[in-house]
Amino acid sequence: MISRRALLVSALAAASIRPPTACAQAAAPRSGDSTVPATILQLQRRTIQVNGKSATVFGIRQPDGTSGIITEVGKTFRVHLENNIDQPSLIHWHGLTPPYQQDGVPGISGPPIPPGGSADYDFPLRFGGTFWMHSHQGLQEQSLMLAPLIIHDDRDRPSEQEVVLMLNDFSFTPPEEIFAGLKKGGSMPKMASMATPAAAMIATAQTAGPDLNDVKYDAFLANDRTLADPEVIKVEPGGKVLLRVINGSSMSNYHLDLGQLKGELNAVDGFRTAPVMASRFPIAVAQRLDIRLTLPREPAAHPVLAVLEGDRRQTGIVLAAGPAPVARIADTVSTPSAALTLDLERRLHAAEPLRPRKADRVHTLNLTGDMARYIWSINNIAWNKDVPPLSIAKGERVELVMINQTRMPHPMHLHGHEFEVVEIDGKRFAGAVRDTVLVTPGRRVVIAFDANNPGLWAFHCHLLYHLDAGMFTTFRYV
Ligand SMILES: [Cu+2]
Repeated sequence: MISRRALLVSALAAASIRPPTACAQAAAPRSGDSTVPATILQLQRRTIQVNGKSATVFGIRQPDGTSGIITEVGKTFRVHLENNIDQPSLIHWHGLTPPYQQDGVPGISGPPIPPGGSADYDFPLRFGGTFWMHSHQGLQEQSLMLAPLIIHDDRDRPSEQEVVLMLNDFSFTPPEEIFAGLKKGGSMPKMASMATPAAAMIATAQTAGPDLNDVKYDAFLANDRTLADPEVIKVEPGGKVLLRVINGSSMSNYHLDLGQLKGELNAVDGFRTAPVMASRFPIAVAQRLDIRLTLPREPAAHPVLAVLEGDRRQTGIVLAAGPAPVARIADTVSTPSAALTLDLERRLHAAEPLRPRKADRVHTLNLTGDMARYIWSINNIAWNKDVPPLSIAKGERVELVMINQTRMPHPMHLHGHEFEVVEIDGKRFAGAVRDTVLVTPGRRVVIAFDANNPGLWAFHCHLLYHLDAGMFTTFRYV
């Protein structure tokens, strides 16, 4: 349990919103089903091998070793979270819509869990799909304090084999050192200063070409492994596979590459879309893709790869259908991939869109930054505790107009609410419902959501060092 005292000294206690009581569970609306035992999740340190070298990282595991959670829609999300590491931590249930006190953002949702402490979570699961969990404390997520969070629902087909693919970028350099290096500048490309008029900055952002991958990683992981020793998953020749891809990377966007296979994309960030058939799909940081595959009848090994955007490096797993040799796959491709675009986003349509409605409130959020000093911001304000929350009111349809004035892409994530992409570069459409949308350099993306989950909520870039450098803000309503 988080102590009462810890809560009273937290920033939240001073907020006008009702502060959480002694533990998250007590503050939550009860689902009424107290007979369901809590799933125990433990924050741990663990060791992995990366290209033959061992590395100590974090993990979120059940006592039986299961990473994260697999559950079902309609069930209660009842979790007892134990902090077994030597530093405070708090876990965010990415894409879920809990009461805000259980959202897991330190200082926003509540205080972190001290070492040796625990917290309890209890809220209904409104929808199913592919989600994930990660620390929102310090730079822990960079060291793999993350895990899948899969919620089965009526989309599941018993005949379909489920394969979860978690993508991560990895560095042997501690995240604190990486962040310090970014702030010192060094190799950072130059960027328009804050004094430059916005229109000029947007023009530069569109024409000068993007700045990509500002952290140089040592390796890219697929389910904790590199292509030197990839995970090989047995599947049936002619069988059906549901691939749940989670981009749990800190800073890296990818092109998911199915090679000779074609896949049917049918959900993004857990939410159903009208199907899109392709063999290559963009996936930005924090996003998820649900892709259905029908495998050929002949025995064969099918690599499922993720190629870093604007780069030659890749990672992946192998689906081994029947007795077929698994060839070694190089960890680089011959030519650098393109930067991610919004071409797929423009084609996506939610299977269950929001009810069409005029916006009651519109917030324009310029995505801004000073690359030379590594300060990232929203409307030129780098977040700090004194920045007031953006105001919205319960029941409103809210639209957020995001205009990327920088030369880097920013995957923007809204906590506690699913949103619909309703406009890209002036063209209105009923796009995907999701929780994280990429805004590429110079582009304008508008999202809409219903203010139906009162509280104090985070909204931020999910490139972790951009988030840590200030591209973060909050919303509050009662
Ligand atoms: Cu960003």
